[in-house]
Amino acid sequence: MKKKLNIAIIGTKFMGKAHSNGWLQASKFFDLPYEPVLKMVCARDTVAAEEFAKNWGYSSVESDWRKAVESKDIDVIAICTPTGLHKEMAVAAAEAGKHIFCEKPCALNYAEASEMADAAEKAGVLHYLNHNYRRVPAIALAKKLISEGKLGEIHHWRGTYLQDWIMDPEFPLIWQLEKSSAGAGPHYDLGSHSVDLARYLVGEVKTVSATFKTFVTERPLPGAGAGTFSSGSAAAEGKGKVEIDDASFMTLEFENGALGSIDTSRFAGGRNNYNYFEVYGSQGSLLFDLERLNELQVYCSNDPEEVRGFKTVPTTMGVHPYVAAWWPPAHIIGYEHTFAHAAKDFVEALAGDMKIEPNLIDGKKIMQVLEAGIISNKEGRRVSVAEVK
Ligand code: SOE
Repeated sequence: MKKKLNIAIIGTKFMGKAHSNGWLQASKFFDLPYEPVLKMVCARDTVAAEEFAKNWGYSSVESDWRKAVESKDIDVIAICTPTGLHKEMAVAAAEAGKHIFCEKPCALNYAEASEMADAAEKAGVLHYLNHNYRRVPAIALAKKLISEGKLGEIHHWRGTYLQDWIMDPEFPLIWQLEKSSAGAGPHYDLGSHSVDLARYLVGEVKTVSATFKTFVTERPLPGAGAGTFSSGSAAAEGKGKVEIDDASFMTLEFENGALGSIDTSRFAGGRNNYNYFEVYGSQGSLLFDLERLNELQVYCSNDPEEVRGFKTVPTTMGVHPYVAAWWPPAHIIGYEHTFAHAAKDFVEALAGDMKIEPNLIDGKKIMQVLEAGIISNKEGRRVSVAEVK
């Protein structure tokens, strides 16, 4: 019999579902050293939590997340709440000796992220920050090719992450648009993914220069049940000021001499979830588009001239990272698989007494880059990442 790994999840929305599905799928498709058990779900809305528990197979429901942290039965705390709650939950989990599986962006700022990383390291618990795209097979392949030197010296990173879901000025001021709960707009929500991938594939960022824009500066206050950060209950009247970015552009200088850019937006009409990047090196280049996540575009400058050019590599074969556990060749996989891959790697890291990446230390470094962007936008100057303390 395998040792059981009891999981408590905090939050039942989009990420609550994605995580729950990831744990279940991981244990069905991979031969894991421990058996993940969906044990407890915590949410203020207990009616929704009861339904969620029934649907996903959790055995208990709590309205207060502290019950999960205090429970002797729980091994892992999965944090799937608004960003502004991450720090308190992660620090409490670490202090109680629980392993941490935390949603991104890590925290509201670098100081909070540092506190989370320090608490987890001090407690010696396993900590993971769910930048799930690292676990798309095509992106894991990109990492392998770069690590093997196939691209030579890296010159450029271009990361773009665009969405369009708040273009209607009547779209309400939900928690993702409130500074107190989200910290920033797409610069954090989407830019954190792009900074994570840039660090993963290229290296540490040295300086940034950023410009932000808020296109709609006032929005209707959300009504009951709209997922507000503060109460989520009473219907509010009137409009509130938008204090976060709707779009951000950032240029990056990497420590290894590469040059990069990251642009994010929630105002890119027609782009629902356009996560795209390009990496250019002295011997080759890579392009990735999340909407075609089973492919990586690869260019090798050493290919014979008559066949040289970008090639579409289908990353759906057993030789590609994670793929052998799923379907026969070319039976494509999707977004939800990245969560199963993260759950698998988390359980294996725990059993092998290893670290997993990205973790809260990466989270702290990502927040440092993003916060340098905030300072740059505010002060109109290029900012050294090391300035953010
Ligand atoms: C925002 O719309 C969002 O859900 C992000 O929060 C996720 O991290 C991203 O993967 C998809 O878009």
